[in-house]
Amino acid sequence: MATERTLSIIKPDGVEKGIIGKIISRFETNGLKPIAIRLAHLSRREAEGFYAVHKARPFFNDLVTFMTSGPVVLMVLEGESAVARNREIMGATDPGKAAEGTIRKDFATDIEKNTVHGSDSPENAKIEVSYYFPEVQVHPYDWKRKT
Ligand code: IDP
Ligand code: MG
Repeated sequence: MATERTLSIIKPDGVEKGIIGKIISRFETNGLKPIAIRLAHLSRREAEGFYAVHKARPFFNDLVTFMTSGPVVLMVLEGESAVARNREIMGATDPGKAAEGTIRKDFATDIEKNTVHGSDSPENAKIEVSYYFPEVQVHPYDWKRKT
């Protein structure tokens, strides 16, 4: 077990539904600390770059259109096994297949508008965190710091 960081995004459907607080609360109550948070309205170029691995998939264009349709919340979550833990809290990509009590089961609209993104491996988490956050914007909680 190791402390990890992972990238989380509350997608436009989650922001639209007014459940930013509920989603962040699920992370905090499950041991994941938001150590960077920023609201953004992604450009097509930014969303295409972020999802470049899916470029050949039939849903790519619709996914980019959706992800640029409104503001998103970009976050870095830190905690024990944060990458896998976040995926558990999120639930399966298709909300119809997501487990009870997961964010996608409780809030997602469909397989595209599925409310949250989470990095799928520690390697991709590093790439995705640095895609949106320079290190100076990431603030691990350090209660011993004096100033
Ligand atoms: P993940 O978000 O659970 O990691 P991925 O397979 O990486 O799922 O897909 C990225 C995103 O693309 C999904 O979260 C969803 O928004 C969208 N997506 C995935 N599969 C489909 C599909 O079959 N139809 C429409 N959109 C899809
Ligand atoms: Mg993925």
